[in-house]
Amino acid sequence: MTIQIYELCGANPERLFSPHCWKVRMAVAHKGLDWETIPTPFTEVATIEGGDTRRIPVIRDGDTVVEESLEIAKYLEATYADAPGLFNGKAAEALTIQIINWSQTALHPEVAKLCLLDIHNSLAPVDQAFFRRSREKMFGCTLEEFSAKHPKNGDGLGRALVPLELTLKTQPFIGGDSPLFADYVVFGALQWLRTSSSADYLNEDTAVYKWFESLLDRYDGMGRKGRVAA
Ligand SMILES: N[C@@H](CCC(=O)N[C@@H](CS)C(=O)NCC(=O)O)C(=O)O
Repeated sequence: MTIQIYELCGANPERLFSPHCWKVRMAVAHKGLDWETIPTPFTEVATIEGGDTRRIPVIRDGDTVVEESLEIAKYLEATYADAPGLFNGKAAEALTIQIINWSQTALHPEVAKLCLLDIHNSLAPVDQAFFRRSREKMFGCTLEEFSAKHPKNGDGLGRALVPLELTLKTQPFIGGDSPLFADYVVFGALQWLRTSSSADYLNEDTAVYKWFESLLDRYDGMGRKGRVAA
């Protein structure tokens, strides 16, 4: 059975940039399952699977539809228990919530400062209008004002990554000797930046850089191929 993953896309349907969708894509590949992407622009999210959802990722696995990246990872872990583990137990599943919250409060804002306008520019016109309306309401200023306020030197992201850098100096993955879903959570945030911006912000001398590069190479270089032209 091929799992279908609804993933956010730009004007180019191969430009898949959502952090949460990348978490799920890596998790499905980690489990060694067959899967296909259904590229979904912002303005079509509300129409998928009968219009019951307002956010993606969503997966369909046979008759089962699951939404929300952590719920999807839990579903995959329970349903494909004999395949490599994404949590390897309830304790790591619980700790993953801390990683998700850290990633979304410390990393996501720094990524948004670096590439919000790039994301807008990569969308089809109808999605640009939706993105501008929703994000300008969220941030209380125009996309251009938001972008101008934040320098593009990556210093803020570097500071936010310090706890991860310290961890990866002592172990190869957040999950220990091999990656777990927690690794894909943080990978998703950095892949969001990598697929949205043509600039490279990670310092090559860091443990985070080496960890990210190793994840880009996994699953036949799936992550590496994720950076495509607008
Ligand atoms: N907690 C959710 C967050 C999902 C989410 O925020 N998805 C975004 C794409 S990255 C979305 O669907 N946005 C639609 C919109 O902004 O209208 C998860 O982890 O799956």
